[in-house]
Amino acid sequence: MKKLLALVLALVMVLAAASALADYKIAFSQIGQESDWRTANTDSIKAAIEGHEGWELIYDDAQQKQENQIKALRNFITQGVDYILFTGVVETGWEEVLKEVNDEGIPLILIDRMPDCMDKIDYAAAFGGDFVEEGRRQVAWAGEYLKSVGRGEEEVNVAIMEGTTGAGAQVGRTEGNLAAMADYPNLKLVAQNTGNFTRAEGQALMESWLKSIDKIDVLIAQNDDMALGAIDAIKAAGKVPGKDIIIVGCDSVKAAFDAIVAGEMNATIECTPLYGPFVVDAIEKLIAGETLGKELIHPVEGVYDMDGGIDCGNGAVSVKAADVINERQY
Ligand code: GYE
Repeated sequence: MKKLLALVLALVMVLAAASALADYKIAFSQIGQESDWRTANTDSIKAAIEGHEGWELIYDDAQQKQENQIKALRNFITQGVDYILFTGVVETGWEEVLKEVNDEGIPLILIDRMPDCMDKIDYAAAFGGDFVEEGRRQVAWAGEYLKSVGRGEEEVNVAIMEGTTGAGAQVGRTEGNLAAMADYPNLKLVAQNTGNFTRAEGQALMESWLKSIDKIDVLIAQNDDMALGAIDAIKAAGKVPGKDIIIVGCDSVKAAFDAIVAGEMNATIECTPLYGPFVVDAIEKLIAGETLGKELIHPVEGVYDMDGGIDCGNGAVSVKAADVINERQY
C-alpha cells in the first residue's frame, strides 16, 4: 500500500512539473509558405519557442489570406494565449483586430512585415527588415556594377519584379527601387509587375516579359525565389542568365548563393528571416517585467555577389558569395 502511495505521489509530482513546463502559451500568426525565406523564418521561430523550457507554441499558417490571419488572431484571444507574434500579409486592415488583442492585454510582438497602424495600437516590440534600404541597395548594386564594367553611360533596360502587392516588403522595396533609379540616369524602367514572391509566378512573369519586351538587361527581383524562377524562364528562352540578363535578388537564401556561384545570378541583398533569437530575448525580458522600446529593430544585413567589392552606399559593400556560402544558415 505504501509503495502504491509513493508511486501515485511520484506520478502527481511528474504531472505537476509537466504542467508547470507549459507556463506560457506563445501564438504565432504566420503568413504562409511562399518562399525559402518564409520557411526559414517559420523554422527559426518554431525552434526557438519550442526549444524553450516552459513555453508552448501555437502556430497558424494563414495561406496568404488576411481573413485567415484575422480568424487566427481571434482564436488566439479565445484560447487565452500569453503572447502573440504577428506578421501581416499586407500592410492595411489590421487596426480593428489588433485593438481587440490590445483590449485583452495580450502583449503583441510584431515581426517581419509591419502593419500600417503601428501608431494606433499597442505593441511590446517590433523586429523587421529595412525594406526601403533593401530595395535601394538592389538598384544601387546594379548601377555600380554596370559602372565597374564600363557600362555606366550605356542605356540599360530594367525590369522590376515585385512581391505580393500591398505587403510591407513589396511597398518598401518598390519605394527603394524607384528612388535609387533616379540616381542612375542610364537605367530605364521597362517593366514592373508582381510575381507574388513565388518561384512559379516569377518564372511565368519572366516568360511573358521575354515574349513582350524587346530587351531586358537587368532584372530586379524583390525576392530570390522569383529570381530563381526567372532564371528557369531565361534559360528556356535560350538566353544566358547572369550574362545576357543581370539578375539581382533579395533575401540571400542558400539557393541564391548556389545560383551566384554557378554564374547564373549576379547578386542578392540580404534580408534575415532568423527572428527566433530576437523573439525569445524579447519575451524573456517582458516576463522579467522589462519594457522594450517602440522602435522597429532591423538586423544587420549584407550584400552578396559574384566577385565582391561593389559599394552600394550606406556602408554596404558586397561580399563574394563563394567565400561565405558555407556559413549560410538558410
Ligand atoms: O523577402 C520574401 C517573403 O516579408 C521579408 O516575404 C519578407 C519577404 C521575403 O516571401 O521572400
